[in-house]
Amino acid sequence: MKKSRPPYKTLSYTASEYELNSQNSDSNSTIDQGRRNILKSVSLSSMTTLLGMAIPFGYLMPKGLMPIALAEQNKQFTIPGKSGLTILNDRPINAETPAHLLDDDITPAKHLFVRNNGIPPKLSDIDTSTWQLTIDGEACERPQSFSIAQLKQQFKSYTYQLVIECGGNGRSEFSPPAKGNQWTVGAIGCPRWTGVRLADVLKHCGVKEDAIYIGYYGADKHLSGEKNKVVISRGVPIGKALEKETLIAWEMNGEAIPLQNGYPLRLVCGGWPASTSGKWLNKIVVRNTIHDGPKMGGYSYRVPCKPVAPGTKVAEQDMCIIESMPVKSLVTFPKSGITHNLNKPLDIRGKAWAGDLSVAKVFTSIDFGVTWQLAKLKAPANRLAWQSWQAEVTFQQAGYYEVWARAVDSNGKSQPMILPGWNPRGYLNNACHRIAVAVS
Ligand SMILES: Nc1nc2c(c(=O)[nH]1)N[C@H]1C(S)=C(S)[C@@H](COP(=O)(O)O)O[C@H]1N2
Ligand SMILES: [Mo]
Repeated sequence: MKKSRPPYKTLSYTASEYELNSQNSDSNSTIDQGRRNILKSVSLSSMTTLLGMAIPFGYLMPKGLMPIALAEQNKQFTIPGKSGLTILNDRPINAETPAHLLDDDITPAKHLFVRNNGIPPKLSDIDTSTWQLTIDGEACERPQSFSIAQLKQQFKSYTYQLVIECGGNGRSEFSPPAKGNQWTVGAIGCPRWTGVRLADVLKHCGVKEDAIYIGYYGADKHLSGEKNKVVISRGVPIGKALEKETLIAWEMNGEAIPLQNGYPLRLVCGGWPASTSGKWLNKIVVRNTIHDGPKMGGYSYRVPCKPVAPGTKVAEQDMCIIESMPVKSLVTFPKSGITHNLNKPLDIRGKAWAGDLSVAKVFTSIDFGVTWQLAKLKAPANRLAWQSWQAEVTFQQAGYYEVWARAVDSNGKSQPMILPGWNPRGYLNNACHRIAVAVS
């Protein structure tokens, strides 16, 4: 079964429990920061002080354990508008969706993962009537700014269902391990996005002959607190930017985009690492060079240009930018760990997607990949949307089974059964998803 490295905490845990139990050294919380810092370096006498009473067996208390009475005083750590997500980090907020909560054809807002590199703007600081999107850059002919109302007025709106998946989804399986959020399988979702085409806006502003890339900027703040330090500014080649599905979106599933997912405006580049889909969008630059904003270079969202052995130190100049995401699938029903009756067939459901391509076939296996059965696969709602699939399996005898799913893209490339190409930061793990089923 899948191993998860740091102990994942769910929303029902308090922030302080999360911190104290976490092995993720770079996680520290905005919530109860003061208390948590005290508790990290706590002595028995200061715990006694905090509790306001003696701890008779205090000398027996394991080091680093927080008295539960203190934990209970903390408010629960929840992300407004989200439900059932697994918190990986609470500063910045990073939370993934358990596979069985991705069963909807269109991912509901409450189940869409959150991947923040910095601190989002506060809801109370966002005024949609004054929000500006600036288009400029050396390869833009007529730099200018638009209000959201102007975008809506001047350009036609489109709605597409688009996959966003973090490039680091699946990172937890890397060995040697890769630093960063230890995503298992749930840094993925496929909501319906409404907005204007980036192509229409860029053409209106004039794209110079020498334009090769675009880059985005957003209104989030750097963790360091430094005022003008950009958190992340990534982009895509001009060809991807001008695709008809690449949107400047203000709506998700017919409602305002949730704050954590980029309210009031975000870029959506479906099928590419979601790090190219800039949230809290306030500027797009048209570049005559490969965009060089923070997290475009070095080891961020880049993989070795040529395959390397696990653990290899790769020189920066041998790293290449990730473009389209690889083919992948999930079993979204049933939930892993169920017990199933031997006498009945089991219905299996899931999703499959393939970056810029479509999914041609999905197979399931109940014998650890020795034999595979073709699943029923639906067409996507539109290009760059995921595809639903279903299968029925019958078990011959009682016992422990795993259901594996494997998708094949429209170019004939399959998901690998186990971790593909190790890379320093743990990107692009598209290994088959497995669920456990006990048959009795
Ligand atoms: N402004 C801004 N945009 C951003 C990010 C960010 O931290 N700041 N994170 C990126 C990354 S790495 C991912 S995976 C997606 C996550 O989108 P979501 O939080 O809506 O799921 O947003 C991308 N856009
Ligand atoms: Mo990401």
